[in-house]
Amino acid sequence: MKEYFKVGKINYEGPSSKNPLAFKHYNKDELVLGKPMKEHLKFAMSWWHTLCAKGSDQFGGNTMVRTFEKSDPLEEAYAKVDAGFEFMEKLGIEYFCFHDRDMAPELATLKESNEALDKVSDYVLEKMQKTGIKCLWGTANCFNHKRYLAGAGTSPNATAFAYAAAQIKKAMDITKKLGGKNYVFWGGREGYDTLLNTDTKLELDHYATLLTLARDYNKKSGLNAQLLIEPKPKEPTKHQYDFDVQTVLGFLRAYGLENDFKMNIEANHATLAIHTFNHELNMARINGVLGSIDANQGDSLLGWDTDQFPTNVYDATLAMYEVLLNGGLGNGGLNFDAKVRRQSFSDEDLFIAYIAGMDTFAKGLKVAAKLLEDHVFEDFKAERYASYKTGIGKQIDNKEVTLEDLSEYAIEHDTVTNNSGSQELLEAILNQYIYQ
Ligand code: XLS
Ligand code: NI
Ligand code: NI
Repeated sequence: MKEYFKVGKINYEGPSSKNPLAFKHYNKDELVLGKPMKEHLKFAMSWWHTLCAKGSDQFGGNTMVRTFEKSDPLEEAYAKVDAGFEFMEKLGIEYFCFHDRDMAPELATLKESNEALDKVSDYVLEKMQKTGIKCLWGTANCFNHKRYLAGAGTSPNATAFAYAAAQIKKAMDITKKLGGKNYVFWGGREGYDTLLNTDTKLELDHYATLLTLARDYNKKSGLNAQLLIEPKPKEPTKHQYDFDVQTVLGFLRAYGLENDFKMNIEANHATLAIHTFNHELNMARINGVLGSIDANQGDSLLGWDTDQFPTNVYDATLAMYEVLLNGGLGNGGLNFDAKVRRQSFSDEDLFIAYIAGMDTFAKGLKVAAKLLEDHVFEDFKAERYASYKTGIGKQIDNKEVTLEDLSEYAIEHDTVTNNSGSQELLEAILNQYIYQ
């Protein structure tokens, strides 16, 4: 078998290692809170960024030459399978995520595209059986082709809607074949650029119809995956309907879909919505819909989805804190929806990027576990809200009081004594845990 990457197997060498091609924190079998790291951190390779992205941007073409490039797109798709599995095995990554169109090319007709996907995914399945690598989630790319210029489920064109439905059905079939435990809906171009030409009510109804049909097919087909919506506030449209977790929750509840979907939270989408990553994870967790994570990070000075590899330990710590409070991610995992920079064009750069991302989350996990074990924030919060444990607070929580009762109470107790919120203290303690 041809070797596509001139990088060997990546091993754990510990925090003092200076080897860029070794893990410093990700030690897959090390126990954290009684569970091996690799079970807390079900890392996944993104097929699109890892095997398809080649460094182009709006101002210039490709900068990366990969050894698996071929002139025939179908041949290249097969080579990508070999390269992808080699890459995952070398890094010890046990999952991958894919779009239909990055696994197999779009050909002249939908029928031919479907057949190509059937064939390439047969080969993927073979490799999965040989290596034990699994599919974390599948999805359909219903945003690239010009037929989707005005959206898929929210397109004003019913034939585009039907085409998207066909793609989703096929991608669900392939996800089932590959044993995927989740299926993702990122609302590609489901949004609008101007209200002057947009019937938002009709578009939202249509979007809900498409999701309802997919929900039904998930059961009917026996896929039975955890369905996930991936919120994002903007890009490519000015206003994406799936703005953030709370907006998506409102939408799902309005259409009676709240028990059928959880969410896939992407760090860079959170920051585009002017939220922190842990805000979005927190909102998903407290509403019981934290399903999976797209692990990446944005650039605070750039207003778009830069999809950088996550290297921010502070954010990763707070993210893993939410994941631990959630009792893990269930069917979900941590998909590196991240790409190397245009100037990082070598194969080594790609390995180093993944290593940095995996180490960042491993370190974050260790710190978060320690914080939880010591009840640092939990004890502080319990104390902060203690006034609801007894007396009038308890009555409020038990819904035993009327507005009149509270008015009487306040007239008798009209001096409110507050405690410090201690933000700086808590931030300093958090730093101390990270420094260790
Ligand atoms: C784009 C999204 C996309 C989804 C999968 O911003 O992050 O990559 O994760 O369609
Ligand atoms: Ni994503
Ligand atoms: Ni994204």
